[in-house]
Amino acid sequence: SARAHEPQTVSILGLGAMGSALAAPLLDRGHVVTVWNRSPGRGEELVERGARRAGTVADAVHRSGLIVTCLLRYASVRETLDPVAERLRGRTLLDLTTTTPAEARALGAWAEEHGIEYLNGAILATPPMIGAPGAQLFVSGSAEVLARTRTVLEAWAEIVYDGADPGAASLIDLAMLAAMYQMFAGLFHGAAMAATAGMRATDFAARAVPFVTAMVPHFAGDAEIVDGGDYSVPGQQSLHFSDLSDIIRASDEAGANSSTIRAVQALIAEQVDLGFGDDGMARIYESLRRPHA
Ligand code: FVH
Repeated sequence: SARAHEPQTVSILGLGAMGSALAAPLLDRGHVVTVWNRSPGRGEELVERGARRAGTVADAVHRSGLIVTCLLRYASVRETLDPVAERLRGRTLLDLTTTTPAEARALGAWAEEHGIEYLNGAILATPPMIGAPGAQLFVSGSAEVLARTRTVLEAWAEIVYDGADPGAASLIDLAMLAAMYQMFAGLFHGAAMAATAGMRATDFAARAVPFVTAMVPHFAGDAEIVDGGDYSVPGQQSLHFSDLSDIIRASDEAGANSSTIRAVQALIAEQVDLGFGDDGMARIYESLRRPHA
């Protein structure tokens, strides 16, 4: 709507690296920005650029229709917002703090109890990426509230809406981070193995990055197998032939820590033991989609 393109009043609570990065593009777009930080001394440059400084959380809430929290973790969000719950009534809260999905839902229930419109967001970007191409913001909660705030949020990143469940954005964000961290752990393990033959990590990276880059797109095909629910697709390397014991022995012989690759081997072994050794690698999804035995 035309109204959505009008300057909006936005208060940012938390001027850490990310909160400060979020304020700048809003000022550039002419929004009326109020900033608050628990400790003094942060955000001077934002005030110089036109942000208004609130002395208290209550003052920050009072000044804007949209309140953005970008704090350390869930406990700090509740510590900051609980005392001003009634002042938030009728306003919109967007929490960009990294929280678990259950915490995001708990904040949603708290917001509903106090008549606060609520969105949860997960930022997939570093502070310097905010406002630049490549930054993504996963958002979940009310689609209608998102429609009203979208032009503000678009100043930061490309918006990806993950549905009405307030925990969804956080869940998908953390799932993607889980994938990324495990991939990096694998690369570091490989570097540690190669180092025992005198290879520098940078030389290992020069060899491993193109290989892993070429392999990663195959995940999309495995994902189709997972969604189809039939793991016996012909043409795949079967789990019988995906025995990782050579890699484990090589790592052990080299004196490197083989715990990451042993974890993968255990997933394969579990499915082989269950009688699914003829299926392909995608089958380990069945071991991962339920709690660890
Ligand atoms: N920085 C990044 O790259 C990542 C990208 C992905 C998403 N995260 C999440 O964003 C949240 C904030 O991260 P940050 O980088 O701004 O963090 P810091 O620079 O450490 O600033 C933390 C701010 O939180 C304030 N704070 C901490 N505890 C409390 C509390 N109990 N009550 C009120 N405020 C609190 C802190 O204030 P102060 O220490 O200066 O007084 C900072 O303003 C985070 O969830 C990331 O996971 C960023």
